[in-house]
Amino acid sequence: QFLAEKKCAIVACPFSGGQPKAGVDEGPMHLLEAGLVSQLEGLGWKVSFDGHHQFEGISAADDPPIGILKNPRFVSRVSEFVANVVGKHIANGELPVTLGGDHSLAMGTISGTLSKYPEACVIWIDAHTDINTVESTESGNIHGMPVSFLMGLGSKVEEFSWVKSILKPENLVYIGLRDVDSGEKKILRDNNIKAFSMHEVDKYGIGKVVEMALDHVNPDRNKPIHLSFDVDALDPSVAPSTGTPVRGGLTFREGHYICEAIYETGLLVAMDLMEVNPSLADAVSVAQTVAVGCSLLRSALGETLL
Ligand code: Z70
Ligand code: MN
Ligand code: MN
Ligand code: MN
Repeated sequence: QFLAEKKCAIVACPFSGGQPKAGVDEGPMHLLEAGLVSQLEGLGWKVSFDGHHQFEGISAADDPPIGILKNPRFVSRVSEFVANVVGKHIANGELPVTLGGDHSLAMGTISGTLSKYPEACVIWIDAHTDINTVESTESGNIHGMPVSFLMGLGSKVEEFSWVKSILKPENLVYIGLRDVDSGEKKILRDNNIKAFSMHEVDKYGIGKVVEMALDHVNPDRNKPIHLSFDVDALDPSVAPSTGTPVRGGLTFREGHYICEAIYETGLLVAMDLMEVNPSLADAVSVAQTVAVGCSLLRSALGETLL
């Protein structure tokens, strides 16, 4: 509906500045080396891949904390760069597929989507809500905060003034939650944000949960969808190589079902796959996590539709 042709663009973002564990910057390289481009081409997509972004001219050095926020300038400038890249691909009629890297990058990817489609809805698949504000964060890791910046919650940080903060609470829905800070729970309540934790996945089943999620953010099934998928939404037995594995996550099929159902709407305009960290866990677990990552992306781009 929003895409004239099956054209997508891989936006590879080797970036780890939003959290403390090295290695998540190697996620994109591993996903691409596993053959992601040819896999998507095999589904009939024209795939452009401009190489791994090096974030030229953006330095990680000289970046003291602002309040408790760690690497604030580095995170801000890389996300702003990514916002422009994603925005350009969408303007070109391509579906940007962003490979992380840590989830702070979603500040950029979603800003890019909203630049063309301010009414887009965001479906955020994660064990975490990543909605801490400057006031509520206890870690200062910005990958736990992108949603609050996109919504303009909490006090403003001058460094992030480029973020337009136009995401409305009613245009966001979460699936897969199971590790949410108490400050974040209050933010969800205060802003009436719809969230399906693993409890609801158990109670209703994934089919019903996805239907209820879409009914909430996209009742007439006519708005563009940005899917932001943190691989730690999956159970650690399915996707072990990630920075913050939390037990009791989505099964292999539940994760894939979400991607398939969103593809089926015909409304997907952008996708992120974040927090694959190939330096955590053994080689077999890394290969498994990378394979699942590719497989989720294929499902979101139509693989399992008969
Ligand atoms: C915590 C924080 C987080 C991912 C950890 C954790 C956030 N709420 N996100 N791992 N992927 O630091 O704000
Ligand atoms: Mn997470
Ligand atoms: Mn996340
Ligand atoms: Mn490696």
